[in-house]
Amino acid sequence: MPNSSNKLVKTAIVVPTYNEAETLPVLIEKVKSQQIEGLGFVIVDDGSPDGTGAIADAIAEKFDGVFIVLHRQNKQGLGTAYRAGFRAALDAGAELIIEMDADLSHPPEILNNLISELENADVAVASRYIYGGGVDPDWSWGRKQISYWGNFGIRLIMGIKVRDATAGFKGFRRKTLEVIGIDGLKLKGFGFQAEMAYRCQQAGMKIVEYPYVFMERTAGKSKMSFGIVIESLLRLTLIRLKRQ
Ligand SMILES: Nc1nc2c(ncn2[C@@H]2O[C@H](COP(=O)(O)OP(=O)(O)OP(=O)(O)O)[C@@H](O)[C@H]2O)c(=O)[nH]1
Ligand SMILES: [Mg+2]
Repeated sequence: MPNSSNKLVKTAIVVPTYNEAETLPVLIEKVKSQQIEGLGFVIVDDGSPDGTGAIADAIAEKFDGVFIVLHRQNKQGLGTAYRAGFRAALDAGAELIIEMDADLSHPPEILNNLISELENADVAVASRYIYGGGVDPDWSWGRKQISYWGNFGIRLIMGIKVRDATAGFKGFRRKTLEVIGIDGLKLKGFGFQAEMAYRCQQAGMKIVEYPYVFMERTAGKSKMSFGIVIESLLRLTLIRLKRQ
C-alpha cells in the first residue's frame, strides 16, 4: 500500500475500482490537469483480475503527493469500498473528500466547481437532474426513463430532497463524514449513494448541487446487477421505515 505519509493532502479523490485498467490512468491524468491544490488520491481496488490494482501502484510510485492504494482480496461492493476509502482519506488528513467513478462518466473538468461549492456547503453533489445537467444524449429513451424514474422512486421512498439522489460524483467536507459516521453506513452496493444522501440530509448538512452531463462509459463493463438493485430497494426501504 504505497502512501507518501510525509506529504499533505487537502483534497482527496476517492475512486473505487473493479476492472478499470483502461480508464483509471486516463482519469488520473485528467484530474491532475485540473490544478487542484493539495491533490491526493485514494484508490480502492477489489483484486481486479485485469490488473487495475498493479496499475494504480505504478501510478502511486510516480505521484508527487499522497496516493493511497487499498488492495482488497475480492469484489466486496461499491459501498464497502467507499467506506474504506473515506476512512483512509480522513486518516491522511484530507479536508475535502470527493468520490467519483473510474469509468470517465464523471467529468474531472467540474472538480474545481465542486471544490468551490464546498466553501459554503457541507456536501456538493454533481447533479444530472438540475437545470444544465443531463445524461448521455446517445442513451436510448428507455435507458433514460429507467435512470430518471429510478432516481425519482428512491427520492420518494427515502424522502430525499436533493434532485440527484443516486449521484456517484460528490464532495464532502471532512466534518460531514465525521458527523454522519462512516462506520454506521449499511449499504454494500450502489444504494450506498442514496444512503449517503439520506444520512447527510438527516444530519442537517447543507447540500448543494452543481450540474453535469453523465456520459456512458467508453471502456470496461458496468458492475450494475439485479442483485445490487434489489439490495438497494429493500435496504433503503428498511432504513426509512425504521427511521434509522
Ligand atoms: N472496489 C470496488 N469498486 C467497484 C465495485 N463495484 C463497482 N465499482 C467501481 O465503482 C465505480 C462505478 O461502477 P460502475 O460499474 O461504473 O457502475 P455505475 O456507474 O453505477 O453504472 P453504469 O452506469 O452502468 O456504469 C467504478 O469505478 C467501478 O469500477 C466493487 O465491488 N468494488
Ligand atoms: Mg459507471
